[in-house]
Amino acid sequence: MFIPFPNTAKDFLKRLKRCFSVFWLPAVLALLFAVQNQMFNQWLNIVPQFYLLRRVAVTFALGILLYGPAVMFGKKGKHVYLAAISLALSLIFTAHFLYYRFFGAFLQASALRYAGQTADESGAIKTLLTFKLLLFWLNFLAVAAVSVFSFWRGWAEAVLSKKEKVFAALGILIIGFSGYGFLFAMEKYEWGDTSRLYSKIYDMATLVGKAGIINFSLEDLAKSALRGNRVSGEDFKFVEAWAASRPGNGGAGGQYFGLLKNRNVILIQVESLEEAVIGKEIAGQEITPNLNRLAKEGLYFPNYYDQVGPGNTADAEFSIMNSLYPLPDSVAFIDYAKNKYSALPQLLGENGYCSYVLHGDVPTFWNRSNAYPGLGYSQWIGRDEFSAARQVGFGGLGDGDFFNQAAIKLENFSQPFLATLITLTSHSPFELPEDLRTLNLPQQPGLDLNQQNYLESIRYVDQAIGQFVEKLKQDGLYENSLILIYGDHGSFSGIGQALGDDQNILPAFHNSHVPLVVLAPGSGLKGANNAPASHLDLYPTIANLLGIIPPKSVLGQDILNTKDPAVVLRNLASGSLNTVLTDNLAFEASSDGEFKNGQCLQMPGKLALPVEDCRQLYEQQSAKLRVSDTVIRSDRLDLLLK
Ligand code: GP9
Ligand code: MN
Repeated sequence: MFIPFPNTAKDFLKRLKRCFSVFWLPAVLALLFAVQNQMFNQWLNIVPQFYLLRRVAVTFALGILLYGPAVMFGKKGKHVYLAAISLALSLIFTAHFLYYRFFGAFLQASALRYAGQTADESGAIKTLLTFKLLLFWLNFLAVAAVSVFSFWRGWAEAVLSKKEKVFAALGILIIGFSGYGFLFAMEKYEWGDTSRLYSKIYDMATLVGKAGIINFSLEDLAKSALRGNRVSGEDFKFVEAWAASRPGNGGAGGQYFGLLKNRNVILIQVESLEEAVIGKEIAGQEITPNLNRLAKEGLYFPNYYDQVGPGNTADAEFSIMNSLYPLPDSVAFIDYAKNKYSALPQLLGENGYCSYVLHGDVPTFWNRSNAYPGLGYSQWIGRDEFSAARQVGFGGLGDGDFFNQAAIKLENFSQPFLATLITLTSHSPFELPEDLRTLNLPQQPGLDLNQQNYLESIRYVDQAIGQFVEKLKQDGLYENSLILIYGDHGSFSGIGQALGDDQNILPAFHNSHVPLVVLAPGSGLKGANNAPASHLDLYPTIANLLGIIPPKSVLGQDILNTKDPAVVLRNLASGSLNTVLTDNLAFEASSDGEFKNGQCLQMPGKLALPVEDCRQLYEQQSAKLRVSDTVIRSDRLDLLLK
C-alpha cells in the first residue's frame, strides 16, 4: 500500500532507490534540455547576456512537462515515450539551428507549407553542419543507450502505483507552473504586463532569449493553428466578386508612365517623422531645414498619412511594399511573413532591378529576416554591416553613421537599384547626446520635455538626410534616381497639436499625419500636391513613373493620376473602418460602428452632410479592408492576381 512518508531509515533508502530508478532519466533529460536551450542561444548569439534565469527556469519546467509523463508508463512504454520525445526535440533543435545559421531567422510553422518548393539547399546545409549539433542529439543518444543497457542487463525499473502516479503528476505540474510562473512574474515586474511574450512581440530574438527556442516553436504552432479559420467561404466569394469587378489596378499606365524609366529608386523611411514639423520654426529656427528645402525642390504631399496597425514600422514597410492594408490585430511581418506576396522589390526585380533594404537594427526585430525574402529584396543590410562610431539613440547606430555608410554602399550597388533606407534615431524616447542637439531650445512654452527631445532628434535626422542627399549629388546618383522621403508613422508625442498642426486635419488622423517628399530631379515634377494619399499609394505611383504595370493585388492608387484619392483609418480593436478621407468628403464612424450613426463631412471645411452622402464611400472602402484582410489571412493573394 502507498505510504507517503517512510517509517525507518532502511525504508527511506529503499524508497529513495525506487524513486531514483523511476525519475532519474526524465530528470536528467529535463536538465539536458535546459542546457540545450542555453547553448542554442549562446552559440547563435541570441541576446546571450540577458534573461538567463528565466530561460533556465522555464526550459527546465518545459523539460519536466515533456519528459516527466514517462514515469506514468511501464518500463517498455517509458523508454518508447522518452525515445519519441527525444527524437522529436532533437529534430526540432536541429532544424532551428540550421535554419537560423542559414537565414538569421527563426523557423516558423508557416514556412513549412513551402518547404518542398524551396530550392535544393543540400549543399548549403552541408556547410552549416557542425559538431555542435551533437549536443542536440545527446538526449536521443542517451535514451537509446540507457534503453539498450536496461533491456540487455535486465535492469529492474520500478513502476509507480496509481496513487504514486497522482503525486508524480502533481509534482510535474507544480514544477511546470513554477517555471512558467517565474517567467511571467519577471515579465510583469519588468514591463507591467506579460503581453510581450505573445501578442506584442517586437524582436523575435527577445522571445527566444526569454523562453527558449522550443517554447517559441510551441507558441508559434499554437498561434498558427488558431489563425487557421479566420477566413470564411463567404469572404472568399466576396474577394472573387470584388476582384472581378474592380476598375483597374492602381490606375496603371496613366500620365507620366515611364517618365523615370530605369532610374534608381531610393526610399528613405524616417522614424516617427510627423508632417507637423515640416516648414515650422521654433524659437526662430527651422526644425527641418533640409527637408523644407527638398520639399521645395521636388513634389510635396502635405495631406499624406501612414497606414499602420500593431506593427508600427513593420506595418509601414508592409503597406508600402505590398500596397495592402496592415492587419488590425496582428503584425503581418510576424504572423504572415511566409505568405506569397507580389511586392514592389519583387516587381522591380522582374524588371532588371536589384533591391536592397538597409536598416541599423538586428534582423530579428519585427521578424524582418523572415519577412524580407518574401518581399523579393535581393539583399538585407542590417546592423552587423554598419559600424557605430559612437552609441546614439535607439538601437545605438545613429542616423549620421547610418547614412554616411549607406551612401558608400549605394555607390557599389549595381544599377538600376531599389534601396529602402530605414532610419532609427528619432525613435522614442528621443534621447540624443548633448553635442548632437542643434536646436537652441530655451524653456519653450507649450512644449513638454518629450516633445523638445523629439524635435532635437528630428533636427538630427534632418541633417543626416541633408548630408546624404549632398553625397548622392557628389556621387552622381542624385540625377538618375527617384527619391521618396516619408515618415513611417507619428511620434505619439502630441507634437502636432503642440505646434498647431493644420486645423483641417481630422482628429483621428493626428497620429498618422506624416510628410511625403518626392524628388525626381530634372523631370519637372515639382510643387505641392494636396491630394489625400497614404502608404498604400506609393507602390502604384513608383511603378507608373518607372513605366512598369503593377500587379492587380495593389489596393492603393497612383497619386499622380487618381481621380478619387482616399485614405482609410481603421479601428484596431474591431478592424472596422474608422475614418475615410477623400478630397471632398470625410466619413467618421461612430463608436458603435453603425454606419447610420457616423458623420459625413464635406472637405475641406468639415461641413456636416447627410450621412447617406457617404454611404458609397463607406462601402467601397470597407470592402477594400475586407479584401485585404482576407487575402493576407488566407495567403490567397492569387485571388486578386488572376
Ligand atoms: C526597429 C525600428 C523601430 O527596427 O524599426 O520600430 P517601431 O518601434 O517604430 O515599430
Ligand atoms: Mn517606427
